[in-house]
Amino acid sequence: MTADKTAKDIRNMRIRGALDIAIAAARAMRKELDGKSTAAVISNLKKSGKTLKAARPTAVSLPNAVDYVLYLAEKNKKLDAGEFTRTTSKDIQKFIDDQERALERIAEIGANLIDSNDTILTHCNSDTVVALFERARKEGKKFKVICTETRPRFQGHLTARALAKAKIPTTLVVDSAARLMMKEFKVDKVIVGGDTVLANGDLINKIGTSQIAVAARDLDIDFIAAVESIKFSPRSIEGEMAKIEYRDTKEVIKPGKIRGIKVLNPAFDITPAEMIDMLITEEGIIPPQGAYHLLREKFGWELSSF
Ligand code: RUB
Repeated sequence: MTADKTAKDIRNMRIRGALDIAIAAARAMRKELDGKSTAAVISNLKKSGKTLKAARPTAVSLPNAVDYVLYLAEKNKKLDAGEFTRTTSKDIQKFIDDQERALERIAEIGANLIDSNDTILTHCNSDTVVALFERARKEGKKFKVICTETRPRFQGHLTARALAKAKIPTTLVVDSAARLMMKEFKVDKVIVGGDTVLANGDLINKIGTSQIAVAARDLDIDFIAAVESIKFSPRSIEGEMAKIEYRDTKEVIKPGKIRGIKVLNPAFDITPAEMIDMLITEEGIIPPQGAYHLLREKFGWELSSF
């Protein structure tokens, strides 16, 4: 798939979820490695990278993946065209494999946190969280999941379908039922995915996540996020904060259905670090306050200049 087509699919959410969009961007750039000269390919990669980065603004995994591919290309720029293509292609494939391994590792670590008889609430659709639940189920743990439908695009249905397939007892509720369910069903843990983690440990995830975190704090329930390190924002160290995506209001209500009002459709929100009990990363469990150190460790290629 070309970078333009991939960017289009990310924009219209045919490809979605922070990890998937990062992998799709890297794959699309890998397909653009052929060219007359190394310089021509790098220039084309830069152009494609710009288009891909602009496809969705919030998940930092997307610009991180693009920038890493451009870093690899820069590293190999002295090679002649054929060698450049072979080496960079291998490098990008290794990056993709690392992302897939990171998800598996998080699933493995996260499954250890699930106890038999747990009731866990999740929000939206995170492949990472679904993999973690599937892993715990395979290990023989018997637990229940409550998932929110996740208005306006109902990504919670994807979660519910995947969990039903894995034979995990699952209850689907409307988003606004989250707190009541947490109380009535004595939820043990909330586990969500994430789109971006800032250097101060704040988590950006699907709209509604922060309200769930507030309810979890109120009810003394652990609030956990499962996030690969590709979702940490190196640029937040320099003060670049999160961009919250506002999507088409058609996703919320038919245009003109209620006259004389304004409609807004923010797609993500920010859960402050102090509301988060732990982050599960492929490097292990860290407190959100450990985000800065993880960034320093994993993003040396990006942060070497300061
Ligand atoms: C998806 C969402 C997910 C994260 C993590 O939002 O908020 O929780 O992206 O997902 P959208 P994953 O549907 O708007 O992309 O673990 O799959 O990376």
